[in-house]
Amino acid sequence: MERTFLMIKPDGVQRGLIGEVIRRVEQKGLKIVGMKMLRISRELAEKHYEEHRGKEFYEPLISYITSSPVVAMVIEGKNAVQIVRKMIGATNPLEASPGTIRGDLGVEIGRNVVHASDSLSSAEREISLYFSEDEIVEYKRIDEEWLYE
Ligand code: 3AN
Repeated sequence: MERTFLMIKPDGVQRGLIGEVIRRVEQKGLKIVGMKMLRISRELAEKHYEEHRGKEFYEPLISYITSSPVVAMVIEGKNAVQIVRKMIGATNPLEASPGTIRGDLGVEIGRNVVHASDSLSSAEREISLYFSEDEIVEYKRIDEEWLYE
């Protein structure tokens, strides 16, 4: 089954939205197979956002993401990468559709509540940045036979 990485960013944690984000993931029928709260170090932030190094928003992004704890999750399900990207909505909350996490809960791009992997290869990279193998759990949920044909 496909896995993706989802993170509630510092603004989401500070605004008390951990439960709201998790509720949406669970109600969709996706399975949380890894979860932890951490304060991201500068080193980890630089690795995570290496593709943005040099851009004008890079430094503000690094200081924002390291400013307060985040909640990191590994999410499992059929087409999990695409589904979670659709659920979080466009990067800029201004363009994110109502019904999406960013569309419903955010106002501007630099405080967009959540992050999720945008492809299978970034999912693999990001999961391994934040989680070791033994922090990911395999289990069956009782609703699985009703979620999948
Ligand atoms: P996404 O998180 O939707 O994959 P990316 O990877 O393009 O978006 O951007 C990573 C993060 O960088 C965004 N979540 C946002 O916080 C920040 N960011 C991206 N573009 C901008 C921008 N033009 N201005 C300010 N912050 C930005």
